[in-house]
Amino acid sequence: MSSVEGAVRAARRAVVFTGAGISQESGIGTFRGPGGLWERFRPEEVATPEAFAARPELVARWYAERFAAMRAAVPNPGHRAIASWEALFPSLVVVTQNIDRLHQRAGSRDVLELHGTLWVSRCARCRREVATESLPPAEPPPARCDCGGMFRPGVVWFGEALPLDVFARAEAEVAAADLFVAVGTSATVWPAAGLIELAAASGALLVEVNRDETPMSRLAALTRRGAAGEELPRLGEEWGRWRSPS
Ligand code: BJW
Ligand code: ZN
Repeated sequence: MSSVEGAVRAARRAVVFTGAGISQESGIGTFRGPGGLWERFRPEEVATPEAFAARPELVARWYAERFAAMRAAVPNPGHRAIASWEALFPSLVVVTQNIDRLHQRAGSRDVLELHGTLWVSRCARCRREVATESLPPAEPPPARCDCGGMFRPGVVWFGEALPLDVFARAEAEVAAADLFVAVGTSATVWPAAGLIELAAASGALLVEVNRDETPMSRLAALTRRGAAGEELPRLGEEWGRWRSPS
């Protein structure tokens, strides 16, 4: 038996850490790389509080366009494979950088959203939160709150803190994990990327599923270079055989 097989057979606490690459096959654009969202806009032009303050209409239109794409998207075999792994391991937590809620829609029950979600909007003045779907159309956007403030997407922009309670629980789950699977993330945005180092330092078996190499590839005990929607179901089949009591 290989050491990877032994570790997967013995695993009790699994964490799956995901980035934009897992939703690529659902038709949602990634940020970096060819065809990435940020070929059109530089991140600091749209994904910062300063950009929203300076050009609220441009930023609001960009997010409205992306929200429409997310609503129309459906989970792919990669999301569904991860949801099915809840039957394989006593504990399985999904820690995602994605804001699309496709993990939840695929059936994953324990999802930590490190960078918030586009399904919620928040008043930039009084911080009241509302479902993005319930916002009335506004021309020009963004819609305004009763207090007169502008609604902004409930996501984490550059220079903003990650939700403290969510990140603290992610750190605790990762530190306790014996299996850690990083999927479709360039591992370049912090502090999220640091969770991969934390997993390795805490002794978890590290698996990377990505089309390309990343700065964290060298830490992985097992690497699958390919599309998440193909590689994750394949891994699940293999792990299901290893973990069935036969
Ligand atoms: C496939 C595939 C397929 C494709 N199958 N694979 C330490 C060092 C340097 C800088 C910093 C640092 N600590 C903090 C910083 C600053 C900054 C940062 O990280 N900058 C770096 C970019 C240099 N971080 C922050 O500002 C963070 N906040 C912070 O640090 O606050 C401090 C603070 C504390 C207290 C008070 C106040 C402040 C916040 C980061 C927020 C990130 N937000 C975004 C935008 C969200 C909203 C939106 O969507 O518009 O989150 S940025 C963007 O990147 C988004 C993503 O979640 C995030 C990560 O991207 P991801 O998911 O990895 O996607 P890609 O596109 O990069 O990669 C896709 C991968 O998939 C690729 O590898 C492909 O190969 C692969 N792939 N198709 C398999 N089918
Ligand atoms: Zn308000």
